[in-house]
Amino acid sequence: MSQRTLVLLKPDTVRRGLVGEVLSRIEAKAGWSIVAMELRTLDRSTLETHYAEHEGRPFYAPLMEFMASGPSVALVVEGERVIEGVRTLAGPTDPIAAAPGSVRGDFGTIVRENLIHASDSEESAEREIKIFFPEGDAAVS
Ligand code: IDP
Ligand code: MG
Repeated sequence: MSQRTLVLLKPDTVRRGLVGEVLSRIEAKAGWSIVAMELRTLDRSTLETHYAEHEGRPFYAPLMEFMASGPSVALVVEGERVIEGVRTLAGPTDPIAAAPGSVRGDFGTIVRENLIHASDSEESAEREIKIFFPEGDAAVS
């Protein structure tokens, strides 16, 4: 089942020079392809919309600050079961709990700076792709 998912390489990934490393893992998966991509410092309103479900949580304010602290790479990836697949490739939220071999498990230590965001369902993917690529050419068809 071909799908599209929204991926963010967070500011820590860009600052640490790990963009190529993470992109190469995505590109190496058979049949997956990057269909939109942009380097961009995310503004407050984009982040508020994206992370609306977490408003009020104790980690929300520092998360917003971190996510606005430098450029991120936003991309849309298309391919077979890509929503579940990029979540697996990323690993669980806490990088210390994430297995070696996953992006978070290989490169992260603290929960906030966990390198990558990936949509967690078809509904989230559709919603999030529209936030970052409103022009429509990357939208789920
Ligand atoms: P996810 O990115 O694995 O889907 P979510 O629970 O949706 O995780 O949380 C969104 C982001 O908020 C995480 O990727 C991480 O950067 C940050 N975050 C989540 N929980 C915590 C926490 O307990 N402390 C600090 N940051 C957190
Ligand atoms: Mg999430």
